[in-house]
Amino acid sequence: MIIDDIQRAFAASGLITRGAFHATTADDVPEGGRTVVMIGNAGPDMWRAFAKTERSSANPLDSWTREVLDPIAVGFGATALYPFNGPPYHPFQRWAMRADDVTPSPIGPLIHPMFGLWHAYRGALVFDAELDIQTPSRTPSPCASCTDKRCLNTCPVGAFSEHGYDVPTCRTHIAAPDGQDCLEGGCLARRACPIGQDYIYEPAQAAFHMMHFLDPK
Ligand code: B12
Repeated sequence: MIIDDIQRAFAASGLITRGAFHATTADDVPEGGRTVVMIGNAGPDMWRAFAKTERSSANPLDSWTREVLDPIAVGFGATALYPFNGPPYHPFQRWAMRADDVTPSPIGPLIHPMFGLWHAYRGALVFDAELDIQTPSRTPSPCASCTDKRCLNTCPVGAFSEHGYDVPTCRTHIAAPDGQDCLEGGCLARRACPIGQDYIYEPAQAAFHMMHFLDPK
């Protein structure tokens, strides 16, 4: 299957295929795109490969992602699309739900039954042909049977509520001395989720993402 070949092409980068789907007009895939293969990370493997590289640009992870994905896309005759460089943004979370067994968590990011909240998307390969792909398995969201919902009541400044995610309150907190645990170790609400604890990001990776969130270039 071509997906296995694509997976092998990404092996050295720590990136993995995150499922695929056949595009319909409702998916808002650029015209002509018939099959979308999602590429992303789960756990720290991508970070370990990225951390060995030189960082010179303002958005080093985004530049590195392009350096990895663009030649692989060319090799497979696909177009590479990215979740960054918006707005407007490509609807990566919607595409992810089409491609894989992921569902929205109460705090926003999609939850995966094995990786929990410790996964993300770095790109998508779009093909103009209908490739042979597997339909993702669909299991109930782990959040459906979670009774204590620690993700919703752990944030020290209550940034997650029935009104959604209060981004300014979160940013103000992590920029202050009281928010150093979130800034250096990653979002406490995300860390409180019991699913996918084996895939939790390393402190350096968590800190990198939190710094970028605090100060997007
Ligand atoms: C803008 C943005 C933000 C903004 C959010 C502003 C806001 N209040 O909405 C800020 C900067 C605050 C942010 C923060 C973070 N983000 Co962000 N963000 C994005 C970005 C670049 C665009 C989102 C967007 O506007 N999409 C446009 C719409 C059209 O696309 P969409 O797929 O339809 O997305 C919407 C639906 O999924 C919808 N939605 C939600 N629930 C449901 C349920 C159903 C059934 C449906 C159909 C839709 C739906 O909400 C999405 C809008 O955000 C995406 C990347 C991307 N291209 O999607 C990452 C992205 C969503 N972020 C991501 C992450 C990881 C984070 C952080 C955890 C980063 C960190 N600090 O470590 C934080 C915390 C987020 C949180 N707790 O909610 C990941 C999520 C991965 C995942 N597991 O789902 C993404 C996909 C980036 C990536 N590279 O993987 N983010």
